[in-house]
Amino acid sequence: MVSVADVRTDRPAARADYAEKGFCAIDSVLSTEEVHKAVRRVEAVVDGEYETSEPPKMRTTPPGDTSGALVKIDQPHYSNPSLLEAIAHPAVGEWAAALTGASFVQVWAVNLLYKPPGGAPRSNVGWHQDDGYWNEWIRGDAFTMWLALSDVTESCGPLRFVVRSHTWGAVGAGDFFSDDLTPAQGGVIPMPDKEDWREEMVLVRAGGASVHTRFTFHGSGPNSSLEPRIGLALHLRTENSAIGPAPPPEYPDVLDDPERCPIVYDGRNATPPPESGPRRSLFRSRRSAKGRS
Ligand SMILES: O=C(O)CCC(=O)C(=O)O
Repeated sequence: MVSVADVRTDRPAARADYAEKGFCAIDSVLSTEEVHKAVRRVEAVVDGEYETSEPPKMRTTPPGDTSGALVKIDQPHYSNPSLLEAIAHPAVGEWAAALTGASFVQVWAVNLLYKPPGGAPRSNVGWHQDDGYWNEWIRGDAFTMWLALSDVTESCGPLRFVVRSHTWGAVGAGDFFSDDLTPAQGGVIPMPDKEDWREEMVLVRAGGASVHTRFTFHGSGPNSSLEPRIGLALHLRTENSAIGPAPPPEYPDVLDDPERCPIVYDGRNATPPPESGPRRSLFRSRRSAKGRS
């Protein structure tokens, strides 16, 4: 049985959930009007209408696909920068900083996730830890805010989280693209002794969000409702992160581009000593070491 996670309006309660369960549910990050604008922009990307001449580097389905499969589009804001209004919304940074205690929060990647109605298992997201996909790319305090742009109901394939799985560390198992959502995939995902597989689903209204750590197992089932389930997974990092050993080659430059990787919270001292800013010391030093600057 999957129980329903508490949805928080106050930050201390959300922060306690995030620390104890490995995720939290937030009632409201965007207003209704902001959601409506973001939905129009998301639908344009899904339909292949790009504001810039840059089509997304990765999309799982072509525009007009009717298979019912999950539409996953990476970095949709490179193609439609107007999405930055939602992605870089101040409330994103404020919530992220409140949950983590960080003084600096940056969006370092974004996934658009559009789960069509119709109940096709191809729209499932299999159990996985984000760390399995990012570890070579970014290390340390990086996590995900899943911003709901449609009401998330039990029938639309809500995100499901395994409570406390963030304490299991990097398990090295799981597959985002699997449609098998049996608990622990019938033993394929190893669990530490004395831990159990306890799932909670997050039901929030449009404009709400969930936030999960890089180690928290999560997945989602089919959308059997009549409406698409629409979300933006904002991958965030704090000053306590560092670039991993094998990021995409363009990455150090991309992190310095506010249109691609907006800084959504900066509470650091306004006049830090020279070279002391985490962003430069963590990411620029690597590029310099390669002789690229
Ligand atoms: O949208 C989903 O169901 C999965 C999203 C996900 O895996 C993530 O936000 O990390």
